[in-house]
Amino acid sequence: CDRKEPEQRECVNQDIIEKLEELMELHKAKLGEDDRWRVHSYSKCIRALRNYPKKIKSFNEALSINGVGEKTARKIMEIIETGDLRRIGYEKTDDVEAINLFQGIYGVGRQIAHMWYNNGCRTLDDIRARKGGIKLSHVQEIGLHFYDDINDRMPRSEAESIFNLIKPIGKVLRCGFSRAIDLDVTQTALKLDEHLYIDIMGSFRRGKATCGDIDILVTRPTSDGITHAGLLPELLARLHAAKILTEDLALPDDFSALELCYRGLCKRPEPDAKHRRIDILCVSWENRGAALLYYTGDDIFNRAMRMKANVLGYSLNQRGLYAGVVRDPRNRRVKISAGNIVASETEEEIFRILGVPWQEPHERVR
Ligand code: DCP
Ligand code: MG
Ligand code: MN
Repeated sequence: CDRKEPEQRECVNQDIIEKLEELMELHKAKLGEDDRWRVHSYSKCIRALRNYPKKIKSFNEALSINGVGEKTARKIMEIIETGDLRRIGYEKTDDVEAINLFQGIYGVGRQIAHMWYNNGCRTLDDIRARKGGIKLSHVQEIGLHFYDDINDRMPRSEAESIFNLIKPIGKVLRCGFSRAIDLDVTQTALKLDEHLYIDIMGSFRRGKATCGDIDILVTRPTSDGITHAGLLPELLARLHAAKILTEDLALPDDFSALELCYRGLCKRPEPDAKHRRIDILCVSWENRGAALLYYTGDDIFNRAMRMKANVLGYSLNQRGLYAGVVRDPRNRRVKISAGNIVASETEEEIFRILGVPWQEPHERVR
């Protein structure tokens, strides 16, 4: 979810960062190879500027910052001297606005947005009218129908209150008699599976005032021979019946697995409540720490942790921290050998092995 949080992190070079961000967003909407490259280089530069403690005064000072090249240093000087960046005007071509608008439809990426633009669409009404003979997938239709709701962030209190409805339903399912009782969301404390772990991650766990979606983690220790396998389809059915889940956006292929990812829309049961995005992740008990770390984010902090791991010869993903991973020298993304897992059960372990001082979730920004 790319939507910005309103509580931006302020810093001494905020005016420069904002202009460069605006320019980066314009390149993001474009399709060229050079645009992708520019987005990458601006994002690197913006991150460097966020970490730079002093107000930039000169070209040479800008250039001395790791991640800032000559061209960007010149742009920085233009912003300092004129308060503006002319390049933004040049890049603001008339397609960008429509492309960004279309990309706000869940399930629509840059390619499809461009295709629709090339078919003559400019507004959401054009999309609704299927102007130019364009076709929408079922998920995109949902995305269009709930456009405003999906592109809005919810107050954290709302995320919490929706989660407080979901948690007891998730827990009661494991009692073994879940089919026999007609579950009423207001009186679920009949018999709870105390071993089921269900919690919110993402921006909520980081303590943000608003959340783009609700990210829920589900897992269960296996010591008593019971796992959470098979729980998700039942949970989803219960949440639909309780009118908390309203639309499915992505269902797992194989529901019997222990690792599952569900994406959908949910809402408070009140009739005028907004529809909110929800992700439910089921993970194996052994991988819970790595999953919690990854899905708590934020994405920039995750990137820094992955880089730290790589520097030390490890590899970090949402399943765990691996040692002895062998990568294809021609394409570093391809793993020749998966290596062995050295930490995954707790976040603390992963921090410790990487030599990173513990950071509370609210401190995990880059
Ligand atoms: N994540 C990541 N890289 C991605 C997508 C996600 O590292 N490309 C991780 C970090 C995120 C977490 O997953 O913090 C949850 O993803 P969300 O998109 O739900 O992002 P947040 O919860 O952080 O923010 P929002 O309030 O917008 O949902
Ligand atoms: Mg989220
Ligand atoms: Mn999410």
